[in-house]
Amino acid sequence: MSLVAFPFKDEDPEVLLKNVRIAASHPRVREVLCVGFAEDECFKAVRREAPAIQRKAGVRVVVLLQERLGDRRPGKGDGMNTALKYFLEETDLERIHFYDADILSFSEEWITKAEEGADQGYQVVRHYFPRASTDAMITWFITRTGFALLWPKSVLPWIEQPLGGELLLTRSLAERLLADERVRRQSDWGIDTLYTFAMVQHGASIYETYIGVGKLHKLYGKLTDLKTMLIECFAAVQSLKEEQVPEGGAHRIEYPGPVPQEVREKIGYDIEGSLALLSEGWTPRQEELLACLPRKVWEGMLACRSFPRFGFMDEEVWYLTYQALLEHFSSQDEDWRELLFRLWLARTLQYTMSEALRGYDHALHYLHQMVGRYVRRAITR
Ligand code: GDX
Ligand code: MN
Repeated sequence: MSLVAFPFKDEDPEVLLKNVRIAASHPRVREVLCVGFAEDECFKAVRREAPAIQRKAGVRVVVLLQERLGDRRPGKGDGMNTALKYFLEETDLERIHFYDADILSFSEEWITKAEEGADQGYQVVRHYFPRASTDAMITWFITRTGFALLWPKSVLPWIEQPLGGELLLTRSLAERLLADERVRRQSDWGIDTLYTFAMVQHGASIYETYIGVGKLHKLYGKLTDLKTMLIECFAAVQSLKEEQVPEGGAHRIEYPGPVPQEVREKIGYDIEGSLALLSEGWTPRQEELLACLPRKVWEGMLACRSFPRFGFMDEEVWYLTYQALLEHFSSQDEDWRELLFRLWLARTLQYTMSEALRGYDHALHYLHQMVGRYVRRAITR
């Protein structure tokens, strides 16, 4: 029997409550846990409704505030780790599921498919979805790229959505994750990277299950909303760079289905808005920091100050840039943070204009092949 956990911050309570009701009425679920960031209006609304859902479904519905467990920015990591701790200390259930609170397309199938994977003996089941070709730009250019460069012989680069917040863990793996200092410390957006990394390093068997309806959820307003997430996800990979990971490992991916037309046509970010961000807000210090990067990059980025440019940031140049960033980037330094954001924007725009423009199938094929080329290159380096 399982616990279903929803970390949440500032969500529409109706969306979360609908998902809680779906989870509470699933035959495999014994308890539903919502872990909120703060005691705000959303938190109060969820806490108010929980007893009625509990009565109707006949399973416990618990609403908690997140504890301060880590030492980075207090964020989703504290929320997820609070849920893990509750699961291990307050229940004796066998499995924990995590789902984002803002999912509009959530259904009992998500829980069933995860349970079916675990029934086959996998210690982790991760959900993956069809994504637009210009979505998941942090996943492709930060996380999967970093995993390919640093641990090319492991399964890490091959995990479809390493930042996904929808996953199931068995109790024994949950114990190992929470006991891992690096996981506990990661209170920010880096938590998904740390969970993914630690499950592979601990040798867990992983199944990725495909959810064809996709994950419809709250949209970002501006690209700058992604900045904190990008920086914290990169810093999380960088913090692990000296670590060793076993080669190979049990990893199966359910074959995907046809991609819905709306996903194929969706544009994942504001292209015009991003162009402006390449040119704005340069400081003399950022210009100095460019000296750590390959020549093509500092020439191109300096030119951006008068007119947005990105054509130089191709696959090859991004590989070299990423290596330099692993060595020199400092997440405490505001100028480095700005610069990382701009470099990643240049990579995202270059990819959009030279690959995504050629159509959905081409773009997704390109991204997967790119990871493969990075893996080969890192192995033969
Ligand atoms: N308790 C708690 N505390 N929950 C939080 C916090 C926090 O500080 N910040 C965000 N959340 C919740 C949020 O309410 C939602 O349920 C979930 O975490 C994901 O946040 P959302 O704002 O929907 O982000 P997004 O971009 O949709 O998230 C996806 O990418 C993240 C990532 O790339 O790091 C999603 O797959 C996340 O699970 C993943 O962490
Ligand atoms: Mn979301």
